[in-house]
Amino acid sequence: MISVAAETTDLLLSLGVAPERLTGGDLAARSPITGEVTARLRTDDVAAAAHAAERATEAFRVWRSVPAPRRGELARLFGAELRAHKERLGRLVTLEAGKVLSEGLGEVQEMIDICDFAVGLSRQLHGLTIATERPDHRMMETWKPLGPVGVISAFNFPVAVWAWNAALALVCGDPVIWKPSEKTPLTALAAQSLFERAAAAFRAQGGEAPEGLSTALIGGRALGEALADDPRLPLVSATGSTAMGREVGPRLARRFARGLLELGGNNAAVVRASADLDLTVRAVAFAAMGTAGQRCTTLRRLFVQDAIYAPLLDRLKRAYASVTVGDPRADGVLVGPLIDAAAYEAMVRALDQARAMGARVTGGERVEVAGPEAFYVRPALVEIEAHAGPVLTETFAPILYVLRHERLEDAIALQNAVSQGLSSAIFTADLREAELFLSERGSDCGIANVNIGPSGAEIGGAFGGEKETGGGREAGSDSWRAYMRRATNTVNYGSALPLAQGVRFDL
Ligand code: UN1
Repeated sequence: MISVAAETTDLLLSLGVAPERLTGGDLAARSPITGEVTARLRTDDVAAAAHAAERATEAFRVWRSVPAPRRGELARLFGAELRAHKERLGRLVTLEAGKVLSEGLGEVQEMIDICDFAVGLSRQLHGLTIATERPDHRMMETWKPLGPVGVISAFNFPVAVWAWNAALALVCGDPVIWKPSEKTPLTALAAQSLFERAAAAFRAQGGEAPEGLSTALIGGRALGEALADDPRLPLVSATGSTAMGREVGPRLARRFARGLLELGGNNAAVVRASADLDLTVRAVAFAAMGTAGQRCTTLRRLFVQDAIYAPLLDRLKRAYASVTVGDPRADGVLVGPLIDAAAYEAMVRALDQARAMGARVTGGERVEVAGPEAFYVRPALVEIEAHAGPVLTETFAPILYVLRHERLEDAIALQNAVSQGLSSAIFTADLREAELFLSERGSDCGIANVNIGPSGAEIGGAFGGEKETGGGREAGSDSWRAYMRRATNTVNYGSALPLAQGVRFDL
């Protein structure tokens, strides 16, 4: 195989990223596949963020008046660029984030899906007509573009989460300023480059796509703070850790801006005795080990009913032992590397804490694949009695804590007894159990599934969760409303002036 750095450069150039963008800078981009440096990027400073906000504000003045279905045409063209370059961008996701190839491609498919969704949405930014209490009046609700939107995204979905935000924001009439994770700046440059091609194609059709509709800013925390504090950005959408959300949320609140927060998860599944164990094992394996445990929706806690505890654990151990850990570019590999040394150290710490609590750990060892700068691990299965300690926190690594239960109510109570509330699942053939889990007395998460693991959601549904997950909803359903402002309009088409609530003010 050619070196990761050389292939990364080739892909970036073929996706239209300028070569001078990739050298001579202070930010070393690395591939987790080998740990090697793949580019040295110049970073953007806070003055660049202010400049981007200024340009986006100017772009907004034009873009807000472009009819929404025309804005949808830009989303369609962006989807076409992504379709044409799916293989390359997917491969770049693999090289930069370490996902196995099918997941790298899946990430780009998720971008294409949201573009398609946004095209349809561009003709469906529906408001309401509301019955008014006054004669000869009409009351309605209309949705208007909001303004430039800041997007802060994480390394684990380096381009799809931006695309969820960008595709919706753009059809809603809002320019986007994007700060990708410092760990994955290259896929961001590639996605931005494809967007610029789509904007050029839109202009070639005679469309008005102003400069500054989409900007990617490369850099660290100071840039995120600049976006959170910039009064020109009425909405900032931020995906990442709860710690990051605790910084961003109050900054937005201070200036009464909207936040769309998609933060940590500590996702659980409950397995009942009636569950189809073949299906359950496959679902648990993907949800807990896929993406090397680095999805915000990754399955981290498994509550197994007593009667099937031993057989299920046995099968899970076999599944864990069979999974191939290695170079994510290679056929047959299902688990690629952790993103960096810090991720590995966090995993080791969590497993040490679990062992100190008497847990039995299977797996979790480091695997030598590509030298000391690459952090590959065997996914860990942790049998633990107490729902405490590391079980209560999100460690962004493939660790699955397995606990016993007997009564469904007890499993639901434990599943809800964490500070996060993103995703959840039940495996059962019993309709009553499934419905209870989905009911108001069941899972308290933003996502609750039956006979499907907690990860790998489609874009058609609203994505996000409650409690410390931040409460934001992105992607499908009516998530678009976060990117628009609602106006209530009342029109009097008579010649009298009846006042609401029967108030009289006769001059
Ligand atoms: C994330 O990990 O931030 O549901 C997003 C899923 C993916 C998105 C995850 N569609 O697992």
